[in-house]
Amino acid sequence: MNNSGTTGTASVNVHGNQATVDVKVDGAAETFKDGPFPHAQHIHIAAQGVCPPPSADADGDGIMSTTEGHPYYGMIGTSLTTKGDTSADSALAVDRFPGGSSYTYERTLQLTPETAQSLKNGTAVVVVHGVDPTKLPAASAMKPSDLDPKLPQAATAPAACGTLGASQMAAMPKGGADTGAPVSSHSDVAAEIGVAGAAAAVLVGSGVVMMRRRSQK
Ligand SMILES: [Cu+2]
Repeated sequence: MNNSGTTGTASVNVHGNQATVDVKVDGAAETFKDGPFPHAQHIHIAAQGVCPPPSADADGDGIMSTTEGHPYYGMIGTSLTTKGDTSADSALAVDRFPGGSSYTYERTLQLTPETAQSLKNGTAVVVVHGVDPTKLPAASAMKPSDLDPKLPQAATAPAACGTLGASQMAAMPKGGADTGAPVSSHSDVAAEIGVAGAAAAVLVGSGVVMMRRRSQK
């Protein structure tokens, strides 16, 4: 999204109230003030559980801000930091996020009941932030961020997004992958995520691809 060209994958393997989160990102903004471009990344929760369409740019400045996406992917449930606190308090802890144009992230962290609930009901969304300002309308890219006025909007705007859906890995213990499974069976799998299970997402950075994916359904 936001013309970022950023793509990736994310998976969450839940065991009890802990989860191992893996995120792989490519095509992200590379440098910021001579250092690696920090990419805030979060599990957003408790809204529609979808990535925002281009029309989510409510103020029409050519950039979908993080705030403009909240009605779709929800507020932050878990901050996917590299160390320390993982709550929403660490939303912009730029020195504790991965950075650069491509990276791999893995961390086992404590799940809050709220994030676990959204993983169960399919409303958990991984969002990776930070877009190369040269890919955005110039004036809008450098205006103060809606999250922190000390940062330019480009530094915090969403770059890639994917809804965490229950994966085949989660289905396997229930008797193997059965693509013809009735809806109720699928719900059983989803409901088990809070105890043990897995969820995965493909992170999509381009609005065009996102719309193609939608029309396939
Ligand atoms: Cu976020």
